Amino acid sequence: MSHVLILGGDGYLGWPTAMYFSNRGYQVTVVDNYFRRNACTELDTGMLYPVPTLIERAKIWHEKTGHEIKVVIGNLTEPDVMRQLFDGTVSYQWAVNDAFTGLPDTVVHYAEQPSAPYSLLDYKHADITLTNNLRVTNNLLWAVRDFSRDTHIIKLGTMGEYGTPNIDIEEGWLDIEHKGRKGKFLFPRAAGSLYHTTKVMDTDLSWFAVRMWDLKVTDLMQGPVYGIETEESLIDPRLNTIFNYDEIFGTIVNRFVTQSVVGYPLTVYGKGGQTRGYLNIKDTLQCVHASEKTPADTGELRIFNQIMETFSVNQLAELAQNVGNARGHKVEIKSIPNPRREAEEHYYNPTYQGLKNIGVEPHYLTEDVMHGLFEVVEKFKQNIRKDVIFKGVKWG
Ligand code: USQ
Repeated sequence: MSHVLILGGDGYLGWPTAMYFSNRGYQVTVVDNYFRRNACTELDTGMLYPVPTLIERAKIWHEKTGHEIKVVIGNLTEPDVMRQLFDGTVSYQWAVNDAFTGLPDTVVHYAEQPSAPYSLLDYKHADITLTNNLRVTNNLLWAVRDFSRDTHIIKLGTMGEYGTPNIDIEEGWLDIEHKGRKGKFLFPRAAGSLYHTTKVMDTDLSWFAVRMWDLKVTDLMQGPVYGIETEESLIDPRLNTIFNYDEIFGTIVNRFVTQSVVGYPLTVYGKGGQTRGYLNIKDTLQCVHASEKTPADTGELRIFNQIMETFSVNQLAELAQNVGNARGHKVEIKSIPNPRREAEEHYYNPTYQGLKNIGVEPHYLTEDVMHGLFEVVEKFKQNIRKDVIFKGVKWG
């Protein structure tokens, strides 16, 4: 059985990924320090529904399916916590069988502070973002270098590394001809937040490790993800992933659905022409799995753009409004002054073929899919707090 180690296994994507691999016969270990939950408590972000601890979720998963997900609670910015996952001295906070699983064939690295607004709250949160994200990546690269160079690292990057350039966005690399000579370079990056900047730096660290130590790295440049349900979460509602709709941790589609349900005018920032590539949470799982099945080569930094389709903010607002109104909500759209510094009208033409070439079959954000999302959120309407939806964290 192949062993997948998931760093950041308690987060919005980490927990569904753990169940997905476990359900398909992989040995799975998850590691987390509850960063996201603690940040939600600190910032009083509200939550659509309470989520059991990682240990409780692993127990529920085992009861329901008979599969084991081993749990390590630890802070991966500490080098020893990372290294113990590879040198056999790790102790599991929960496992059916306490014996060391052995070296991972694949590490999926989600263990980062994932919010752009969080990274620009103030100096303290900027520093936490930089320190956390870069240290975890550096610790991981060194642990793999020292103990397990055959391990394939799948690292989550972001489409936001590229920014919104006035040229087509390629999948990670760009062939350049300059003064008659040709070379291949990482696509020029222009991150729009400090969070996104740490992702650029992660890519550079990975590229260095690939060049210097022949590691195998896949970097998935992901767009904003939406959705709750996955095949595995349907087994028991207590297995649902953490769902945020607040300004700091909520992503736009999840926010717009929640706002529609609770009668809060949809918060279109500025002109609403901001265009991004989006994907269903189910496709995040598919993409990571497809990458695991066809790993990067030794000494390769392989980059995929992990999006399935593009929308502007205005298009998403209209979609949420149409579906919300059809379900009896009275959905209003309201443009508000943009708290972020970003282009509100721009060219956007990314390439995103690589993941489809290795077998990913996209789910699209149709009206039907939107209805499904509304259906889940409506069940928890009484938990939605209007006061956390918009606080106006200024970026400039
Ligand atoms: N937006 C609004 N109104 C809102 C919320 C967002 O107009 O109420 C706009 C934003 O200004 C932005 C776009 O919607 O132009 C997307 O915002 P978002 O909050 O959904 O996503 P973002 O902050 O870019 O970050 C999210 C994830 C991050 C991931 C990134 C992918 O939190 O982890 O890396 O999406 S990407 O956007 O492609 O860089």
